[in-house]
Amino acid sequence: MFKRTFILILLYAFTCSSYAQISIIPKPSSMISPANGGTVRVDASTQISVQSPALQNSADFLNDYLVQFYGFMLKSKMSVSNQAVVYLSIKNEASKSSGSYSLVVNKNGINILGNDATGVFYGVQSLIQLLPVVKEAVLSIPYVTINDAPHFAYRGMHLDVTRHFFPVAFVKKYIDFLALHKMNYFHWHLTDDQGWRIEIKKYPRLTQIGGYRNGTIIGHFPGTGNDNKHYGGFYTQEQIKEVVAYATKRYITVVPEIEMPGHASAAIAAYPELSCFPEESTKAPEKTVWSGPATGKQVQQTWGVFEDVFAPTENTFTFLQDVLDEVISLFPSQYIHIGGDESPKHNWKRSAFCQQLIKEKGLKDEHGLQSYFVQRMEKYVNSKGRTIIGWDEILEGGLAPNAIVMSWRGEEGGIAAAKLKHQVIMTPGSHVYFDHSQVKPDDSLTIGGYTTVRKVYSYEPIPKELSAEEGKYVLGAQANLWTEYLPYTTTIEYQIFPRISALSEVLWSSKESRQWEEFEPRLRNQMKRYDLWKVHYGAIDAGM
Ligand code: TNX
Repeated sequence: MFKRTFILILLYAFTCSSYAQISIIPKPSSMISPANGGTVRVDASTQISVQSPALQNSADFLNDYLVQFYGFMLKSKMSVSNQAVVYLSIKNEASKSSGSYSLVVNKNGINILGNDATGVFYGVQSLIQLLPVVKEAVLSIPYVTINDAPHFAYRGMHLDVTRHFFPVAFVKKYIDFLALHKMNYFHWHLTDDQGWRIEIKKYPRLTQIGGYRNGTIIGHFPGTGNDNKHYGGFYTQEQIKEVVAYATKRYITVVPEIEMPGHASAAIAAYPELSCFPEESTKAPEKTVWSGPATGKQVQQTWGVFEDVFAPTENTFTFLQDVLDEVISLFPSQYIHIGGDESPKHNWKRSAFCQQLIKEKGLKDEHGLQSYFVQRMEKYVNSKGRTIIGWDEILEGGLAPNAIVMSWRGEEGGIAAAKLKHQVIMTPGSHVYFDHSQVKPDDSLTIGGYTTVRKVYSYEPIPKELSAEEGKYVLGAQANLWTEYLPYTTTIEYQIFPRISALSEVLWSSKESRQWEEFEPRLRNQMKRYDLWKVHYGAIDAGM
């Protein structure tokens, strides 16, 4: 017992000494800093050079960062130069994974060697965290040797731009937050009951009508009623391309989500014939605070789940395929998210057409019909060479053959899918819903829940219920940021920081290397960097 405690103290002392001033999040696989090491001085006269043009992205990112936070940039040198203090290069080794890199700071300067261009970019992110947390004209970079590689292949963050719309400039900023944490997937939730946010040329009413609702925030904020604003917005295809290009330069894949068959009110408001009951008014849920007249279909003004979903008609399938054609041409992502969550079966139950279809196709019930719906869409997406992701409800009634499951109602869906040999992305509400409050007592109006930064840090994406073999189907995890209660960019920042830092480490480092007591001081140091970035962030609540 004594021996174990002693070893633990020694280990802790060691990690403290090597991570005290140098504190990188997510934690590198290995980091050695000499006890009385020197520093490399970096200022406006320092030169940077890249081995090949493909690495210019990374040099540009570093320079943009330096300009923004320290007021100067490095001098670019086109070729290898012995004058260069910062040198970015690649040496590909088959035994190493994509994204792995080494960063060596010593008397020869600052050398980042990536296994590929992605690795070089991650090396730059680690270098950024060696910079001082306050603005200085000459930056002293401590000697260090880092060897690092990502643990999970999918390290994601989601953003809901439907409940509230956010401009391109903020979406880019959000992508930068991901990049700074070495995350590599941005899940863009583009359509829902409260707004359709992506321009589709073939169906202009989707954004003309579906892009706006009557009222900003109804009822949920104390003292607010319907302000009757024509509220919303959408991204043009040019803007979408701009965001995708921006993310690509940061080695981030943008996964678009087009919701079906539920969460479809905005699309149905634009094209009522997509509903089983085109003539009926869209009914608001019972609990709604809004009691205004609903004439015809409407883009929803409140939150929740709505009964008016896509009808499984040929007309709807043609529409969705046309939409996906345009989506696929805009997003190079291998993965296309087709939603699938929270689709009430009430309308399908009372529709003669749906009942007939269930009989004709020999389906068991409405869940079978949802499975039929998703499988048809999957076939189409697969025919374009892409793979679908769906929320875990797509398991009900039979999983589409090649689908990836995003497990949000706990881990059960993910466990079941992995056992069926389907790939899985974990996003359980219990640990990674960043719309929940992160402190107690709740200091802002959130959707509910209590998910502290410590709880996020405790998360392990591979559930213990899975065997080693089954665990391989877990690609990684993602935090979801639903924005019902987050109308402002400041509140979004507040909800993601500091939890994004904890999540990035959960996804980047191995389970064995994580210990809250060791992480917390690094996180406190990181908060000084948040100050430099001028982002809003929550407090550290060590509750579980
Ligand atoms: C459930 S998570 C939803 C969203 C809500 C969220 C609020 C999921 C697939 N669906 O529509 O915004 O809860 O936390």
